Amino acid sequence: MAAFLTAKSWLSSLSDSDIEAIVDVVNTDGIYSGPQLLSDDELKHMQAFVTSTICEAGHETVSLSREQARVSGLNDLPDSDEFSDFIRRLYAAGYGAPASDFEVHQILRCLTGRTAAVHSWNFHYDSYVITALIPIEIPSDGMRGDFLLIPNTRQIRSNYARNLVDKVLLDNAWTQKMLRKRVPAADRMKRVHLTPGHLYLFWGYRSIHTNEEVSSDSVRATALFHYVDPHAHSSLKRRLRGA
Ligand SMILES: O=C(O)CCC(=O)C(=O)O
Ligand SMILES: [Fe+2]
Repeated sequence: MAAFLTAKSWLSSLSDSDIEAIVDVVNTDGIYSGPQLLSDDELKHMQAFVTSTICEAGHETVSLSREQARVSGLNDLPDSDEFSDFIRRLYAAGYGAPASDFEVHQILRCLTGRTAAVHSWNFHYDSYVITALIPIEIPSDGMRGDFLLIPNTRQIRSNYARNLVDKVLLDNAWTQKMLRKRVPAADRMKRVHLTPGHLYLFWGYRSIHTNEEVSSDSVRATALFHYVDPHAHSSLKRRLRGA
């Protein structure tokens, strides 16, 4: 089982000025491309888990929740003090006052088969401020499923209704078509060729992002760790969700 020693030692080696430098990169470039966080063995182990998951799913796209990914040992990384302290420090350096809730919202996204295309090119904002992404499997040639990002296009909204307006303006056929053609933001859109096992960080809530597609016979798998919902306590959100 993975012990994530490489990750833990790098994360705990970071000084306050290292954290500030990372936040600076995320604020100015939109995405921080970090070092290799998973060892070769950990990566191979996770890739084997993805292969068997996809096999069970009939070679089609599948997303695993935190609970479903538990057997792989992946959760031990976000559950470690080193990783959660890192996220807390990042948030404090980026946004000042620490948010109340640092619960991880985790997903292991495995794209393949006919359904890979449907799950690609969907530009969106995340519901959570910080997104940490670790690619597990990325096609090395052909359609690689590059990550696309228009960095920091909005601030954290003071209320949930304003956040919904942003989402509606983005999640409609016309805007999606324009973004796919890269018409309004061509020069601001970043393309990142992801390297398996490395760490990537961006403000998912504040940045429009998506991934390009991969061909049906290849596999693109990413582990995503989302943190801090600015509207966690919104009564409108609760009402809309019927809670
Ligand atoms: O898999 C990726 O590259 C990004 C996925 C993403 O943005 C998300 O699940 O919110
Ligand atoms: Fe996202």
